Amino acid sequence: MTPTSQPRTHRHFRTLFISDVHLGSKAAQAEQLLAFLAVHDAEKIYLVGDIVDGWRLKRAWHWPQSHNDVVQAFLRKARKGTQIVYIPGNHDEFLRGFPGQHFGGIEVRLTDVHETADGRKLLVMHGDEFDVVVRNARLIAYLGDWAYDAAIAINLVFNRFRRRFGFGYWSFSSWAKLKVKNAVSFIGAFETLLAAEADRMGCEGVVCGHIHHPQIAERSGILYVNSGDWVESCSAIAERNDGTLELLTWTGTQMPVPQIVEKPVLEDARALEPARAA
Ligand SMILES: [Mn+2]
Repeated sequence: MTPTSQPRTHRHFRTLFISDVHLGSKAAQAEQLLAFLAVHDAEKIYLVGDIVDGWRLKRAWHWPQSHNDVVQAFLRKARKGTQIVYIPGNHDEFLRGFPGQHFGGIEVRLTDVHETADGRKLLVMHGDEFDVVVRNARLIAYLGDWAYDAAIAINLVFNRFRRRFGFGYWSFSSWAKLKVKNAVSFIGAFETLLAAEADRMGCEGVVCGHIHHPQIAERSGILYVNSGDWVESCSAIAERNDGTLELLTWTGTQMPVPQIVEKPVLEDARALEPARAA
């Protein structure tokens, strides 16, 4: 492998969305994120959940220097004037008990509405609330709104119960990976539900994480954006000064490749089925 050692120029954005870093787990690509943060800045950074993996840390303490460095990198950016909003996910839901609190200049909010430079409202949330809804999407679609609300409530109770008995959070993403054949249609269901939630909240789009599947697409006229993760895809979403969105993937050996520049992907979700070998 010959790394293309291009000079790394600094990129400055209006907003950056980063999620699913899973600090505290061995899978976290902390060094890659550090390299990314060293050459990316923004006026505002959204941490869209599962930044710290509290579940892993509870079982076995894994906190190398690089994980500390990531936290320090965010705190340093906050000190230098970047507005940082932390939207907790299911793996860092201990932070959900502190809405409105500030930690070293980083503000915790359960969800938020971000307004782009071109005046669009984007609902920002992690997305785990929809796990059970996705699992039962067809039934819920049939039963209607009350079932949808009930399913979200059941999901919260279900996972509280699992936790009490020492089980991990029931994770949509890991479950979906076990069912690779059906994963794409479930990812499709997740996207559709998140877009519907944005619509319900009077927003033009949604930015979420949770399923570790970076994406900028359109679902039923609503912008669906997923910031991906720093476990496998090393991806982030950037908003440029004119309000357009860009999916950044960090390869570690070159400048990030802007993959999709807000080109809504309208093809059938099934067409995205990953060609998985072995
Ligand atoms: Mn999650």
